[in-house]
Amino acid sequence: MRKMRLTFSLLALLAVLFIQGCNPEKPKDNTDNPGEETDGSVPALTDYAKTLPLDKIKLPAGFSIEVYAEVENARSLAISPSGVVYVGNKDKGNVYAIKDVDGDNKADKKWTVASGLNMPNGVAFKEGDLYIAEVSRITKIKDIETKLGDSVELTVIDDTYPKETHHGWKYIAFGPDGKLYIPVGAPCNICESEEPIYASITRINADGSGREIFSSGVRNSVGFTWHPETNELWFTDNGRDLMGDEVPSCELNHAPQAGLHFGYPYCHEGSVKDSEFGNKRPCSDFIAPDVKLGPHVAPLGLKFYTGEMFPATYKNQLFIAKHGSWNRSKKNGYEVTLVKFENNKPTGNETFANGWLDETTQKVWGRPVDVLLLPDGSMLVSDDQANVIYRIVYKG
Ligand SMILES: [Ca+2]
Repeated sequence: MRKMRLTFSLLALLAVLFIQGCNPEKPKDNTDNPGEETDGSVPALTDYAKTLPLDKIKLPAGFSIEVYAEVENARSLAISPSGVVYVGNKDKGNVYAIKDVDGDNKADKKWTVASGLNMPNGVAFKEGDLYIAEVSRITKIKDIETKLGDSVELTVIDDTYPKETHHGWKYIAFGPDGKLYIPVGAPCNICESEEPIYASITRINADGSGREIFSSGVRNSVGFTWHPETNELWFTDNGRDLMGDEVPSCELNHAPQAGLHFGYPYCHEGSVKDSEFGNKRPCSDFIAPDVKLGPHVAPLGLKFYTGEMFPATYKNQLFIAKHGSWNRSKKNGYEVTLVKFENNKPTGNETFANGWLDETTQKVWGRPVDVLLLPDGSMLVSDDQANVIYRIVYKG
């Protein structure tokens, strides 16, 4: 009798599973989020993109720019092998994923993959997992691409970074050594800290172990990358404020090895003594920047051009997004800069794309944050003021 009951229960269970398995998935209730698809996405482009004055953006001959996706407060960018672009965010606490599903070179779908975070500016992708940097915490979403649109669990990698929000938002990226590089900005405009982790670039293993300081004397880096041939680190650093409109310059620095000190808070741009701490140590103690990018221009994300779409002269040249000044009498920055390299050394720099700032009226309608290459060699540029991601292409 007991055996029969057990068999009956088992059959009933199998029947339930069978019925569930055959039923088409019940569509999600979309009343809370109008426009949401059953896969949890919303359209990545709306009529808003058409309202932006893209005709104001000047590019070298043969290049053009269009909107790839609309993303609120779009900050750092990362791409997965399947072509999903992940977008960090500073002001809204969200991380987004966008995808061009139909292959027309514009994103169609957008997912909010995490929300309620503390300035999740940094994103990095490695072996199926999305790494997210908040102010004091690095987490990851395992196998993110099987879960787009689902509620996900964040796995904590390291939650012991300093909690200060001043320069606390982070850019992150995996280096050629497989380690995750994580900057820690100075918790002030200018200050000397007892704790060596401030004003540094750290690195950790992907599982959070082995944290060490890679570079010191870095006031606030919000972008770095590695040269495609030398595998050496290049990073931008934002110069201090309140020493005037013209000094110090923001910097492009080169850190071919660990343990170098880049001068902050004692020396700026390689030769300018700090007005408060400059007498404590001479500039000759420190590594000078390779390129002075201009005062207050706020250089952020950067990438060497390794694609095939742009003319051959762009190969292994460096693109830098300049977010633009916030307290200079006359605004500057607000552009994408090209740093020319020869034999792995910078030889000069020039404006590649500008027009987000109207020099005459001093009005700004967009601010570049990060750059990213798509597999076809076109370049994405995120903009946290116009709330979009652009795609720059070369057609000749
Ligand atoms: Ca598309």
